[in-house]
Amino acid sequence: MKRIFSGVQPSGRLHIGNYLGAIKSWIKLQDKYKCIYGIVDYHAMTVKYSPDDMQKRVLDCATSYLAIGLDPKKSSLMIQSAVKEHTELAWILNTITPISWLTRVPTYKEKSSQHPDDLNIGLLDYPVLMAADIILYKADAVPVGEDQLSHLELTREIVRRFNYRFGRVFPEPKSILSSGARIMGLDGKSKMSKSLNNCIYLDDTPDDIRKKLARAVTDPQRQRRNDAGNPDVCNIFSLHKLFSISEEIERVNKECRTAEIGCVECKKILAKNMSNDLTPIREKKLELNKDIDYVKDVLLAGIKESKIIAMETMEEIKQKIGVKYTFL
Ligand code: AQP
Repeated sequence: MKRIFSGVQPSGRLHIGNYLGAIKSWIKLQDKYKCIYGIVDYHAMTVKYSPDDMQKRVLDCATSYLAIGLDPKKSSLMIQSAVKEHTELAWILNTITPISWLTRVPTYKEKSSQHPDDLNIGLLDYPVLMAADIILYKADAVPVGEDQLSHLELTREIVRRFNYRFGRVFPEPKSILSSGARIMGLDGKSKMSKSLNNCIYLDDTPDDIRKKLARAVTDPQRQRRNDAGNPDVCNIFSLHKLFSISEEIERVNKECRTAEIGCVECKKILAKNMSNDLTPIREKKLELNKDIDYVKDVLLAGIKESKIIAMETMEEIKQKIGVKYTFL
């Protein structure tokens, strides 16, 4: 069976961007591929974080994976730092990756402007660790959101360079682009991000969702109730396209343009549809939280399975790069 690797960093509670941009597509892939889905905690260290919260965040992420529908009978759910080969391989890849490849990555430019006082090497090197995460398992494909495409292109470049220099070890992983495009935050300006406080989280209650949407930015030109709106520039309409049925999308599209419907009503419809979609996930999470030992067992099993593949790959790599010493 062909392999897939993907992951989310436990930098906060998962939101609808993580869900629609990535994890939703992971579920379908479980039947076609051997999937390894990581909680990539070392990535979450590239910005300031609280060590005391990490365990809670990792378990919350694992609980979300299961609540959304990842099936531990089909996929391995694992924690990156528990398989030390990820960082071991990242070091080796560092030695063949030109710095100029990393400085041009758009997310580096974005994150460095968000954290100008904490420009650490990890932030720059993030795509190399991501490449290691993927190729350690010789993944054939990676399901990604549109925002991660440049990272994956870099992984392919690193693979080509490694295979050229040391002999073929890795397949060039192809991207499987999830259907949900980039989900914008409720501020309507930036990508929805755990660290930006502009999210609808997967475990938000219907009341949370209603209140958050009530404050969310819409078409900036529409100042008064009777002004005609433009759904093409309205983030709320983009969300309708992801959560509402086609009749409602058409109705909102038409009635917004003629001012028959105001933003308040439009948001209420969206809140109802979003809550309908997210409530089963929230309820499943509550149920799993009552049996957290089960979640821990799933992770332990996934780590064990991943470790076997990771160790095999590292043996092969060490041979190729000349550090498999016969006298040891
Ligand atoms: N807004 C988004 N729209 C579409 N897809 C998204 N993803 C994240 N945000 C959106 C997809 O989720 C996967 C996991 O992302 P991640 O958590 O590892 O990294 P991220 O993209 O940096 O996520 P955040 O929420 O923005 O985290 P912080 O704030 O910590 O940086 C990826 O496949 C991504 O495409």
